[in-house]
Amino acid sequence: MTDFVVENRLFDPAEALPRGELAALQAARLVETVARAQAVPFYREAFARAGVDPASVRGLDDLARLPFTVKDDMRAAYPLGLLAVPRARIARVHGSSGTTGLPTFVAYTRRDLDTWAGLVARFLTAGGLRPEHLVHVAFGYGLFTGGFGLHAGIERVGAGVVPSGGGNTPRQVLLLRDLAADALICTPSYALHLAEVVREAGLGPSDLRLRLGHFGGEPWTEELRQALERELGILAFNNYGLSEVIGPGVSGECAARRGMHVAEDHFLVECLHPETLRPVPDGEVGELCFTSLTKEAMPVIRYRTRDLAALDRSPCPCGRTGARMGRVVGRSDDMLIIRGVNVFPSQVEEALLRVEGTAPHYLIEVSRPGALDEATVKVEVRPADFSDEMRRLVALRDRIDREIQAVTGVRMTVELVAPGSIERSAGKATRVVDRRPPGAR
Ligand code: DLL
Repeated sequence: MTDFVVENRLFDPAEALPRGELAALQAARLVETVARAQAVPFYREAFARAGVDPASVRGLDDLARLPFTVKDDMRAAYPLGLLAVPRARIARVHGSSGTTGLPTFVAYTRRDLDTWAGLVARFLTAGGLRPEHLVHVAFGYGLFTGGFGLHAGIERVGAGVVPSGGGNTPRQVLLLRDLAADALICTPSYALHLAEVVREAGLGPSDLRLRLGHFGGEPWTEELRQALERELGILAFNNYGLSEVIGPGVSGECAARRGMHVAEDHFLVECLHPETLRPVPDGEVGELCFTSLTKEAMPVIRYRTRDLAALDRSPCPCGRTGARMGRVVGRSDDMLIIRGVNVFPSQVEEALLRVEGTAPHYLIEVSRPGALDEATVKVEVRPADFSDEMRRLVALRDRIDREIQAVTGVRMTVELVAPGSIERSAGKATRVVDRRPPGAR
């Protein structure tokens, strides 16, 4: 841990708008968004199918009548069918690399890029970034929204950037040491990998000057936060976003670190039961659904994220009034069902991090050799334990076995593997290989 203390500071007064004023702003912006979306054939047809006259949308109470948008609608509109402005107004295109086939493209106007940089600057400021800091960005610069999105936000804060990009981890460690960056920005799994390579190079937190980490782009746990804070000597903050909605900057933690404040003046957020699609009460986990309020190039209406998280609208000591979303506990579509039990990879991670001597690099392999699902968790042990005697390894495996069963309710086979043998990724980590036939998942 670090003794660095984050003093509360707003980047934009809009973050603390009284709820009443916020609602009025949202209502006016929703009406504008619905009007803007009518430039897109897909939305015109979707509204017609749902029997909604766009002119009848007057305020927030009308939201529940609007049709949903899903990832498949984005795919069907490939490449830029959801564009709501003339092509000549596109200032940038990004994309998310879908797990299968074609990417999904998202476009931005100049004003969208400006909005986006401001939103990223909000969460960076909330999480302690200051103009005097130097920031190491290890997100890929390319179609992925992570690199360029964070870069612009850091510049908006007024801080310095080391645009390291993804990959070549030993070189990243060299840059971190020699340029002495104050903050690290990447996925949490890559931060963990960096910490490991730092250790292997015989270095420790005191050889680096890191104080802050802003991590996002994939689910992670409180336990992983503690491990990263310990290993890198930082305060670690969570931030969330998705390309379809804007990229990073949809929500991020303040110094209280009790959930990520959603930028509700730019996005309406709903938390819905994944089957009934009705709102769940605050504090209950549901699927998050976003409607953009200011985007020009690609407005989104009721975009179903598949991300499962809970909302908290109770007042936050920091004074920000935006609802806070809890950690994403999983996606309704990466949720594994193993012998009938819903299991999220993050639960397996939580179990592993409870056990001393494991490196939280793991891979869950699911198959169905006979009638029943089999799940194997490959877990890396730390170098010291790996060279140790058999008895200790067996004891370690039994501990992991018990923790996984305690957290997930499912018995999995635990396989201990050599340090460094699970493939590292520079971006989002692959946690699951599902070998069951598609219909059996
Ligand atoms: O990952 C945007 C981003 C970049 C966010 C950098 C934060 C930092 P996509 O590639 O479209 O966009 O993937 C979006 O990633 O629906 C979530 O499932 C997941 N995700 C993003 N941030 C978090 C987070 C970027 N903090 C998908 N916790 C989303 C959990 C996250 N999951």
